[in-house]
Formats: sequence, C-alpha cells, structure tokens
Amino acid sequence: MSKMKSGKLLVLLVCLNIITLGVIAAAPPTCPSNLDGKCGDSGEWEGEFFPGIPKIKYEGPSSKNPLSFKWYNAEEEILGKKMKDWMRFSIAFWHTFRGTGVDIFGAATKYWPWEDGTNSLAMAKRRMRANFEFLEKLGVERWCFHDRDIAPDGKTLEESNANLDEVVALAKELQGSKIRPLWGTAQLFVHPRYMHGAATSSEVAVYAYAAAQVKKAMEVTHYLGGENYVFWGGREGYQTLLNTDLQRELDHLARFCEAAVAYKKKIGFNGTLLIEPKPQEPTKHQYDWDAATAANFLRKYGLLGEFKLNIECNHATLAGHSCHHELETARINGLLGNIDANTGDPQVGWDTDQFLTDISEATMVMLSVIRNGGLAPGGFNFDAKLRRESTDVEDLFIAHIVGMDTLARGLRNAAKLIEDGSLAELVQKRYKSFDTEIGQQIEAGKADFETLEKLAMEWGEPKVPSAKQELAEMIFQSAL
Ligand code: XLS
Ligand code: NI
Ligand code: NI
Repeated sequence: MSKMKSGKLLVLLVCLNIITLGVIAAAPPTCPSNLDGKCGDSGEWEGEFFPGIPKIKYEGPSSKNPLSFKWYNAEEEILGKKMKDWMRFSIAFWHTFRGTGVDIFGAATKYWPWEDGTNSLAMAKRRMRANFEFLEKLGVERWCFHDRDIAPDGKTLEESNANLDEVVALAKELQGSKIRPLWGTAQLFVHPRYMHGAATSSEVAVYAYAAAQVKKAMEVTHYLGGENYVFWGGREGYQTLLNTDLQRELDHLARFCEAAVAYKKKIGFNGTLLIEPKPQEPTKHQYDWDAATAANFLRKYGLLGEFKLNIECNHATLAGHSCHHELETARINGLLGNIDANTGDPQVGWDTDQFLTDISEATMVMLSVIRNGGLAPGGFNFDAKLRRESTDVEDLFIAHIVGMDTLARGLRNAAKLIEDGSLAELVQKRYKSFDTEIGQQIEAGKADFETLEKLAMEWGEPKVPSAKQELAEMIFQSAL
C-alpha cells in the first residue's frame, strides 16, 4: 500500500503543486490591484450575500433540515464545558472564499455571485464582507487567513503592505467585539520568488523578503486580536538532496523561527506560534514531516516552549499515520496547539482537504482533545474545501454544518467512553504488571540490568496476556 502510494505520488508530483496553488491562488482571471479601468466593477455590494440562508440553529438529531445543526449545540455542556468552548471552530478564508474548484485538468467551477472576476482591492473588501456574513449566519466566531488571500499583491512590498492594511482595517471593523482570527499566517508558496522555499531558500534576498512578509502578517494578526500564528512550511523542503545543503537549510529555518519569536515578544503579541507538519506537497520532502519530526526540530534548536503544533488530519495520513497518532504524539510532548480539521480520501494519495464526516475518526480526534483539556487558545480550523462538483452557495453552509456536527458527535461519543470508563480500565489492566514494586522501580529509572537479569532467571519464561484489541474495538464502537 505504501509502495503504491509513493508510486502514485511521484506521478502526481506536478499535479499536486498545481492543485494546491489552484485552490489558494484562486484562479478566476485576475486584474492588477490598481484596476486602470480595465476590469469588472468591484463596487459596493447591495444587500445580503447569502439571501434566503437563515441563522443556523440547533434542531437536534431528528431534524431533516440541511441548514440546521443536528449534534452541535453551542451552549450545551459536555464534561463540564460548553460545546462551543471545546470546539472553538474557525473557517479558513482561503478555501471558503478563494476556492474556485480549479484542478490540474479543469477550470473553475464555482462562480459565487459576489465575485467579479478580478483580484482588485475593492473585490477583496467585498469578499471580506461576505466572510463576516457567513460567520455570523453559521454562528462561528473565528476565522483564519493568509495575508495574500485577503488582500492582493502589489507591485512592491510597500504596495502589498498598504493593500493588506486597507483590507485589515475593514476586517477589524466587521469583527465587532465577538469575532477574532483563530490564527493568521503568511502565504510563502504561491509567488515564484518562493520556488526554492522561503526561510530555506538558497537565495538570501528571498529569506529577507519572507521575513518581511511574516513580520507584517504577525503585526496584522496581532492587530486583529488573533490568538495564534501559524507556520506551514509551504515550500520549506527539497526536491533532491543532490543540490541541497540539508544542514544549512534547517539551520536557516531555525534562525527564522528564532527571529519570529523575538519579534513576537517585541510587539507584545501573546498568541501561540504553531508549526503545521506536512510530509510532502508541494515539495517532495517537507522539513516539518510529521509531529515527531517537528518536535525534534524544536528540541534540537532550543525552541520547545516557544512553539506548539497545528495538526492537520489529511497531512497525518499523507505521512502514513492516523490523525489520532499525530494528535497523541503532539499531546504527550506538550505540543498540541490546534487542529486543521479535514480528512483525505483513502483511494487518493494527496491533500484532498475534505470536510471530516467520519464519526469514528471524529471520536478518536475528540478523545485526544479531551485528554488535552481542550485546545484553547487553539481550536478547530476547517482547512477544508467543497468538492469541485459542489457548486451551490448553500453548499458552503452545508459543508461546514456537517463538519461541525461530525466533530460535535465525536465529542458526545468520546464523553460517553470516558464516563463509561471500560476502555480506560482495559488499558490500565494491560499495564498492571508495572504497578508492582519492580515495575515502579523501572519507571523511576531505578532498576539496573543486573537486578533485572536476576529476576528474569528467577521468574523463568514470562506468561504473556492477550492485548484484547477486539474487545477495545467493541467498547469503542458501542459509543458511536
Ligand atoms: C496546506 C496547508 C495550509 C496551511 C496554511 O496544505 O494545510 O492550508 O494550513 O498555510
Ligand atoms: Ni492546514
Ligand atoms: Ni493541508
């Protein structure tokens, strides 16, 4: 299976780049931000963006209304905490408002009524208004963005920064007192200057440009009251080691992270810095491969304590893990900071960014979240997009509703498992031989090899008990 996957991966390498880019760069014909009178009319938008879509309410599991929550009841308490405080949902601007359905073989399939086919500043502002109406109607209080999905690139860095400032000022006004970014980030992978990477580019001018972009993106995240800042290593990786100085690139990445920590402190930004692991796409090998690799990077460069991890379920499976594995690895290292809630397709080998609708997976995800005591100041960001063939405006709502309901159902199930206690008891029993005097000595690091050899001889051949896997699965299933 893994052989087949890596074969497919090679064939698809070119496609993957374009798929990722297509989605994030949002392909409808673009116009320069100074329109020069040549592009469509991006003026003020009259009335609602989502007419006919009401504020989404909880109606319970028997409801047949697609525009209602069946399992997510924001104010309901589960294990002593309101559902909305367990979940801390966020929408991803780049998918929800810049995703067009472009793929390697085909053009955009989605033309939202408010889009005018340009990438103008006026269009960026109109889109931002749509974002806040969407959040309001969905009852979600957080959003995530890249600098370049919310405001167009200018001809110079100064011009790009000015564009960003203008859109951010509007976002600040529209946020009101309730809505905040869950996190912000810099898009360091679409522009051709980043083809060799950003912090790991072989070109020093690119390193500097990336630093300037992150500096600005951190400032605006801070200004908007963002709670976290994400580093996803878009092109921080390599295509071949034949032309790559691995040690130098990793050292550069570490220096970049240190400078980000210093700047964060300088501007008084208290948000958590998060590294988002991903094994490949767009590069063949991404440096932040998985949670364990990222944890080791942080440890090696003395950055533990300054960063946590943003675990994305689809990235977990690309790395050959389950989402649950990545969450638990992050958690036991004290690094679980945020979740990019999505899922891949077992028959397709890339980052398909689908909404998570698998109840069993959601239950395992929530078991980790509960063990972590929640995710705050992190949360669940729907880094997920509609399928190319889903083209109605209401599909944007339906997709988020089912994503929220699935995780809410996962939370209810995980709470049942915890309250029932049989699964925890099974695990505890499994290790009970270590609750003995000698077991305790081993765990405290006080049993040397000579002592253990003596015991092994005295005890003779060990009697090894059953792992009870099917029983564990039976208990798990009873909660679904
Ligand atoms: C891409 C990543 C990206 C990050 C934000 O695969 O998931 O969307 O979450 O840059
Ligand atoms: Ni992500
Ligand atoms: Ni992703």
